[in-house]
Order: sequence, then structure tokens, then C-alpha cells
Amino acid sequence: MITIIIPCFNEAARLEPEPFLSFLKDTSNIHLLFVDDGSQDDTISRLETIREQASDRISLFKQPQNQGKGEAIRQGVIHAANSPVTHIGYWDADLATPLTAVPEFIKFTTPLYNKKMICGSRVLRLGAQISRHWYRHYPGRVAATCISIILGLPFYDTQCGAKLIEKELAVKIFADPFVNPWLFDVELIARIVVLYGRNQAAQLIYELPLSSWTDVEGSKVSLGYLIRVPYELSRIYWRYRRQLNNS
Ligand SMILES: Nc1nc2c(ncn2[C@@H]2O[C@H](COP(=O)(O)OP(=O)(O)O)[C@@H](O)[C@H]2O)c(=O)[nH]1
Ligand SMILES: [Mg+2]
Repeated sequence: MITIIIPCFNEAARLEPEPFLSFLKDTSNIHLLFVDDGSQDDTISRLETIREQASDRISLFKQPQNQGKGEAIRQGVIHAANSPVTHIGYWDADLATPLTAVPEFIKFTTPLYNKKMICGSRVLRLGAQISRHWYRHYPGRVAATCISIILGLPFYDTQCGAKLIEKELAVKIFADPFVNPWLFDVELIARIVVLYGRNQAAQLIYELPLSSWTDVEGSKVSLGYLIRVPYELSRIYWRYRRQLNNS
């Protein structure tokens, strides 16, 4: 069984039941765990309405206070790890990556590919529908280049909000709180490099180029935050620097 965590903060305006319910109808052995992160709008009642329609396949975990995306997913992983799952994933509530991509993520966990972490990758290319605003795409590419230098790995896109991880690995890399609520994905990869060494980490992780990704309106990432990314990345660099140098 697989649990997919969906972090939600003030998502009432973007949460539509239909794609979640039809995804559950079309699949088996997949459970959705919505984590409400102290929303102040109608998110909880919307989530309860969705859950009622498939209560055996959907759980709702409520955090009393807003703690940020990384911590909400971390709490979700700790919660999900208590059930008999083989893999734990996380997926943005706005479904910028459609849930129809999940089976492809699962494919790369099978013995033929044997990957422990599958990361959606927003590679802008012909034949794929990757629609991202230019003002997010270009700064994002600069940040991604800095991140790959920090990690010492040719990672194209650490920040896509669609990932699937083998449970044992997820438990290890989500054990400790993160330095930053939005750049926690970078820390996850850094933790894998520290655990397994750079060469093995490069074998365990697979970046799956997405066929479709949409920049859904209503992002919670503010411009002020984007401006702070270099500073936040430098904090992550200093936190993991010594361990990464030895890996
Ligand atoms: N738990 C939690 N999730 C958040 C928070 N802010 C945003 N999210 C979730 O993170 C996901 C991505 O958020 P979004 O605003 O679309 O970010 P963007 O796509 O990177 O611009 C969504 O599932 C949001 O509900 C937060 O403070 N806490
Ligand atoms: Mg989004």
C-alpha cells in the first residue's frame, strides 16, 4: 500500500473533490492523507466533505497551528509510517502535477528500476505541457543550479511538489525538523547523500520528467520569500556543508 500526503494550507478555493475521488476510483492500494496545517479558511470542511465520499481511502490529519509545508509533510510521514505502507509520497493540493502521473511514479519503484525516491521534474521541453510563469521559471532555474552545486549532484528540479519515497528511507530523512519550510526538499536530498554517499544517492533517486505540470493560481509562495531564497539556501549550505563534503 502507498500513502500520498497532501499538505493543505488555506486551500478552500483550490480544493476540488472530483480529481481526488476519480483518482481513487481508478487505482487501488493507494491512500490519501490530507494534512491541514492550521488553515484559517474553509479548508477543513472541504476536506471533510471529500473524505466522507471515500472514507476508507482518505484520512485527515489536522495540525492546530500553521507550521509550514515541510513540517506538515514531516508530521504526515510520521503518521503514515504507522500503517503497513511500502511507500510514502507527497503531492501539492493544487494538483499542479496531476494525480494521473502517480502510476508512472510507482513504475520506477518496481524491481526493474528499483528507485527509492522518485521526484517529479518540470523539464520544459517540446511534447510536454509544462506551463510555468516566466517569473517563476527563470529564478527557479538559477536556484536549481545553485542547489545542484550545493548538493554536488546534477539535480534538475528539487522543488517540484510531487515525490514518492520508499517508506524506510522516508522515515529516516523525515526524522528531524527542517531548516526551512519551503526548501525542505533540498534537505531531504542532502540527508540521502549523507546517509548513502553521493554515488549511491545518485543511483537511488530518479527524476521523472513530467508530461504535464501547471502553475495553478493562488500560490502561497510570496515574492518576499522568493527574494530570501539565496539567504535560505546559504543556511542549508552551512547546516549540511561538512557532512556533504565528506560524502
Ligand atoms: N502545510 C502547509 N502547506 C502549505 C503551506 N503553504 C502552502 N502549502 C501547501 O504546499 C503546496 C504548494 O503550495 P503552493 O502555494 O501551490 O506553492 P507553489 O506551487 O510552489 O507556488 C500546496 O499543497 C499548499 O497547500 C503551509 O504554510 N503549510
Ligand atoms: Mg502550486
